[in-house]
Amino acid sequence: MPEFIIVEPEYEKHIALIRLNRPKELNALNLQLMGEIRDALLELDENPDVRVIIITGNERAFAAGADIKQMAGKGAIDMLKIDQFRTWDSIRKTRKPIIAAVSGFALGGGCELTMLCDMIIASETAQFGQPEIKIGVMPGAGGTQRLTRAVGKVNAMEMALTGKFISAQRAYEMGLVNRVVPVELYLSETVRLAKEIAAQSPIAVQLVKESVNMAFETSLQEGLALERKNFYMLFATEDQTEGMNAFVEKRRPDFKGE
Ligand code: DAK
Repeated sequence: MPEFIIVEPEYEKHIALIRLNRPKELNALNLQLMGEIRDALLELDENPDVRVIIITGNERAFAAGADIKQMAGKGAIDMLKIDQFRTWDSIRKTRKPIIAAVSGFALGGGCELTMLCDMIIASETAQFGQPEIKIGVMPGAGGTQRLTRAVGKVNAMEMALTGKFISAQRAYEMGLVNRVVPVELYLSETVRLAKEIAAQSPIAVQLVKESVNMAFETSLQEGLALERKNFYMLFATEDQTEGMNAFVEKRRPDFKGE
């Protein structure tokens, strides 16, 4: 049983929820907690009943970053040996869509974890930041790369060079989050979005995620080639037949993931 997260594989039909649960430490991401997220995602990715995964924290904090107390005494070789990147890479490779439901602090590794997710719903109390500069280091899990792609150079520079936090509203204006909702609604709004996605063909959803992510990792030509291959592949699914027949017959499709 995980110690620092709570996993609900059937939070709602086809929707799983992972709740970070180290509230006293503002969900600081120690190595065990990150390993637990990795293991939970590997399992949920294999679970045929799960179509969308939500990661959340609590009202005060999504996660205030990697556990500074755990890192404080480490040297470069300790960090190399721990090789946290294996864990983060495994999380990144999750095939099903992940939505971050964020309230309170999403800082450092916490902000980077939201950016590993595919969409972000923020409560109006959410605060995002890459404050590593204030403790003498820099972002190490995408905070200079994914953040720059999301919010542009000047905004990423300001956040990573000053370490200051930005509000949910500012994060929305910069394109970091999908929307900002009142704090009492951030989880229900995330579930609403998850349900919309869970109603689609799971194979199409998976290939959309792969294709969109490819836009950040390759040339336009290679990205378009992958998109075309995936587009053709979907014509091999029963869900394609079901989706198009349902349109013609003026009924809702019932996608099975076949
Ligand atoms: N680590 C450990 N403990 C933390 C923590 C953190 N990041 N953030 C908060 N806490 C603990 C506090 O120490 C305090 O514990 P006690 O003193 O009560 O034992 C408790 O949570 C409550 O925090 P505060 O008393 O400070 O609460 P406040 O409301 O006054 O302030 C705050 C909230 C979020 C503004 C403040 O706690 C804060 O500034 N926290 C640190 C934020 C931060 O600097 N985050 C970035 C950490 S560096 C990597 C991947 C990722 C990373 C690195 C490598 N690889 C793949 C290699 C990521 C690095 C980081 O995230």
